[in-house]
Amino acid sequence: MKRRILLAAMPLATLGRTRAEAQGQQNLKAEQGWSRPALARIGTAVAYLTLRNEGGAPVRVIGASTPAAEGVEIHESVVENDVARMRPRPDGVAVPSGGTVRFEPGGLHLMLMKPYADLKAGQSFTLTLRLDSGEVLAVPVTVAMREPTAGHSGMNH
Ligand SMILES: [Cu+2]
Repeated sequence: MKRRILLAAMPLATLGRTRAEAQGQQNLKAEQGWSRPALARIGTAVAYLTLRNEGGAPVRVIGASTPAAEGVEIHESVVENDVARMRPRPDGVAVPSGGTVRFEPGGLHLMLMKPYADLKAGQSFTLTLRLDSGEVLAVPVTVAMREPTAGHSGMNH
């Protein structure tokens, strides 16, 4: 069973619970944020996570940012004519009510543009997802060679 990482739910509950409930955004959960080790001079890095929408309305992630890189783009890897490519998703990604969306190798991913420093295994940083409601969801991301398995990332609650 995957552990749930409670993220924006806490600040939202503090700062504006009624507003958050009205918009349902406290129901978007992010789990298993991780990023591959990368050299800053390569110019890009990649991060993955899983989003789960426990609310009654769809939520769209329209962008992201991080203190670890100049920019973040939502990308999708696709295979066209046997060639693997990735393309931007300028409209973002919708998470349906009750649905789960996985950002994972070979599919959706968050592309870190111009990382400020090398990303080394064991390090962590924050990715802030921007939602179509105008709210944000801060997601802890651990740098690792592969997706962390439940119980080993030390990010309980
Ligand atoms: Cu990409």
